[in-house]
Amino acid sequence: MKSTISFFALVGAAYSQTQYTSTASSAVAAARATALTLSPTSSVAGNTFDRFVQIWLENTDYSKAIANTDLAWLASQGISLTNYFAITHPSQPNYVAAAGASTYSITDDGFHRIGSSVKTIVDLLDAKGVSWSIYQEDMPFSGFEADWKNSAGATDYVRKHNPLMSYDSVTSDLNRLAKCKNFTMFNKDLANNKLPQWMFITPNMTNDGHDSSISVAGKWARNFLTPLLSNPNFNSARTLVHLTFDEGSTSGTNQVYSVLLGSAVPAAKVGTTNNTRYNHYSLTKTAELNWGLGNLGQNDVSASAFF
Ligand SMILES: *[C@@H]1O[C@H](CO)[C@@H](O)[C@H](O)[C@H]1NC(C)=O
Ligand SMILES: *[C@@H]1O[C@H](CO)[C@@H](O)[C@H](O)[C@H]1NC(C)=O
Ligand SMILES: *[C@H]1O[C@@H](CO)[C@H](O)[C@@H](O)[C@@H]1NC(C)=O
Repeated sequence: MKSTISFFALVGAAYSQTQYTSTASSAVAAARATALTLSPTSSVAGNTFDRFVQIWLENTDYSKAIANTDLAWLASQGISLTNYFAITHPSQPNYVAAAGASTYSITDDGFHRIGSSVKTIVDLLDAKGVSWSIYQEDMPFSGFEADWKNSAGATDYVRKHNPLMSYDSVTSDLNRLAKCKNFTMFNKDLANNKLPQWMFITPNMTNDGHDSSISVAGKWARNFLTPLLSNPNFNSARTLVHLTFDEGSTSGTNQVYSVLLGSAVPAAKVGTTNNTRYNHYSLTKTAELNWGLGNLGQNDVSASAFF
């Protein structure tokens, strides 16, 4: 009996790495009805902040983004990091790096699976009891592992813009898939005061500028963040928001817009700039130092933290 149970546990674990990849409408409807969704909370005190919110927009050079009225306004509400760089091109390895502090040799936007022994920031967060969730606009249900188009046929959610989905250490764990959620769940978690302490937010392919323009992305970011910054369920914990872009244009230096906002930014620093050299590896490093998480032994070790 014992061996039967462990056999099925093993099969279940292996199967779950790709169980939510079907885009057939019947499969999606079934999963929508049954997929586990979790909204964990916690209050592990950090050194500088108690909540870390990372939001990524798409494919714009620093000079172009900072010239956008809405993004310039957001920069004036916090600290503008004026020497911040993406890691590489194209999109996907940058997102992968945000969670794992390495690109794991991924050089394209295809379907990748990184072996289950590879750890990410969520292993470190889980070990310290720091709650986390990923919020991806228009993901059809929690834990969905493929790409998704809206009813008019336009792509709105893509796996390549999800920092955790390529890691088998996430996709083989149903409790982790259950924390990869959509904006319906973000709004629910916000309204119920159930937001986690660490989160990563990706707007859809229109709102992030990928299939639109910098003015659409800038407007989205300002409209999304303005009410949140005055919402106690979002900003009353010492909240640090980091808004940036996955990458610049392939012809540029890969310097990208990068702004720190939220109640964790000291009043004296609002409207200032900081010219320290940072990059996407600074994200794991900043969380690690803030909550005393240790490290992943990757590029996070030598990265500079924001504080
Ligand atoms: C978002 O995910 C939840 C949980 O899986 C699901 O019930 C809901 O239908 C999804 N919302 C949209 C707009 O797809
Ligand atoms: C992206 O989301 C917005 C609402 O935030 C919606 O109006 C738009 O149609 C969505 N884009 C796609 C391609 O689904
Ligand atoms: C950016 O500047 C460096 C060097 O002066 C400081 O050490 C950092 O604390 C500072 N970071 C922020 C977020 O202001």
